Amino acid sequence: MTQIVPKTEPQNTRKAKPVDTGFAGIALYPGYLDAGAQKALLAELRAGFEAAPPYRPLMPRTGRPWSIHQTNFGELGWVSRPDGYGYEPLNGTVNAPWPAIPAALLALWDEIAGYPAPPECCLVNLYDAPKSRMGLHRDEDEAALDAPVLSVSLGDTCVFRVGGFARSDKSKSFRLASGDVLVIGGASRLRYHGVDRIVPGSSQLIPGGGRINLTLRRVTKPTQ
Ligand code: MD3
Ligand code: FE
Repeated sequence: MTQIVPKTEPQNTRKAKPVDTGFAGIALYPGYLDAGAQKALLAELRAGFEAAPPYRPLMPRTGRPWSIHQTNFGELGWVSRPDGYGYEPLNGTVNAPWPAIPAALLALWDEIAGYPAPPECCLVNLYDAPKSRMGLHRDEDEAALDAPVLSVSLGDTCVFRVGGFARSDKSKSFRLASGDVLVIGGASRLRYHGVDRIVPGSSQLIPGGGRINLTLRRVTKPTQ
């Protein structure tokens, strides 16, 4: 006798369909995190900020301060040192390990990164509206360049720019709004990119305005 097995409801009701960005390897999931998930994540981040207060990094060599604040969660934190950029297991401002990556972000990585090892770093970039920006650069401090970078945007919308593999290549801008998730991998992992500006008043999530971007990264090559 054939039995009719009822279909179970999907556990994950979040939008799983990326939109085309025009760049192979860059998938944008608009509004992947709903308002409740954004609020819960922000509360978790704030708890982490107590242990690892956001600071203003200085550019290597010039010592010029960035226009953003940064901190990290995870086993390794991305830092700017007088002689260059790199990853550190200890937070130099408090001489302690960075706080753990929030569970919701580890779950997000498992859902959409498609990489068989967990992220080791969650770099937190805090942008003030409208002044903070991030110049065109490439993310190349990771040994695991086969792993994607997963970015979560919270708060005010930003105008984000993606270019080619040389700084002077033509580039294209698009907006990243609160709750948007971007996965950058494959051929696009080493593209130039940056944040042109923040759109003031575009979100009510963060009191006083501003934008928080989280980038999840695998830094070291996983051992089999
Ligand atoms: C496109 N952060 O921290 S995240 C960074 O919004 C950084 O704070 C930006 O660039 C921000 O290094 C952008 C999205 C992102 C990350 C890496 C990329 C986009 C990318 C690598 C290649 C192309
Ligand atoms: Fe980057």
